[in-house]
Amino acid sequence: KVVVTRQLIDQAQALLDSRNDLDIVQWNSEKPAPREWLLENAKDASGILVMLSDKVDEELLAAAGSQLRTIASFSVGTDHVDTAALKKRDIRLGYTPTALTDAVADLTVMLILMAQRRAGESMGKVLKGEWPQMPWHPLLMTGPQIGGSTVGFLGFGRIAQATLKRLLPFGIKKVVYLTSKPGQPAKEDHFGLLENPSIPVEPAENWEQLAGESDVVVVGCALTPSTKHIVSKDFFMKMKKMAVLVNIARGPVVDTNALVEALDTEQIFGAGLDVIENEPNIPADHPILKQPRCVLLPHIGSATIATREQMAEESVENLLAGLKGEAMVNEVQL
Ligand code: 8YV
Repeated sequence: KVVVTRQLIDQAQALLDSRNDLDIVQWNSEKPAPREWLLENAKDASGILVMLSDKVDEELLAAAGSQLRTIASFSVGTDHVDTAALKKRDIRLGYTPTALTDAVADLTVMLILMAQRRAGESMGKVLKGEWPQMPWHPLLMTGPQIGGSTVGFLGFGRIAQATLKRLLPFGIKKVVYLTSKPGQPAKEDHFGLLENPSIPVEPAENWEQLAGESDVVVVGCALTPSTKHIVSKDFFMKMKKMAVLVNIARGPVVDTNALVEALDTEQIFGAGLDVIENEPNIPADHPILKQPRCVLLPHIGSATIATREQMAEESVENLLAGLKGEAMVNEVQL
């Protein structure tokens, strides 16, 4: 028996449906599967395909029972999964870390440019019919330029390095990055960019250095207890007044109240967010929505057709490989 908590796309669905030997229980609505549905249907499942909003915790594992062997997550992030609980029970975890790198890196560049060039604010004026009244001045709607910027990456994995690759032709000046091992070179050079870089690419000693040096801060790290709210009021106080913050990772890495205050007080120039704390439950009167210098997107980083198709296929392949005890496309080493 396998449980799938979402509708899938054609190829992936066909791959799953081709397995006549499986009892497939699938949530068949655009809305996320309710927790009660998942807990009820997990019973006796050997594998479960989950999304970010499905918590994989002790409660779910207990509800499933001892024959559960595989969790396949439709994501690169695994903060919704209690990995220690999986390890304890010898349950394998598949994920999709490579499928979405390009799509998310593309969107990161877009958010950097939108934040620097005030795209959200400018478009807001046009949509409100304010263009005819905008007084012309050489400094009208101006912002910082990407060329010559120092870019600071909080987290320097695949997506961050793919973003760097895209930023080099824009003429950025320098890169600093912070990983869980401050001051040490990145563990992996995903695209062969770090050996002989054309600009300085250096590990920062601490977040204070990264915040202080960067014209653009890109949040691309995993959400863990040590990265939660790492971008805090103190972080914003260290940032340059003309700097922008972009978050494509997880909302809680950035303290939203501190961000609102930093934008209100012009402590930073702007922000571009694909994620935010408590998403998707952002009420229409949330103060972040009143910030003209904040572009907020509804977590669409991986949302290209090709990427979502690949993520769906790899998730199903991981699920099936887990059931057969075979190698997954990508497996988290627990
Ligand atoms: C979501 C993501 O998975 O992969 C991740 O970690 O945050 C996204 O790609 C995607 O939106 C599907 O929920």
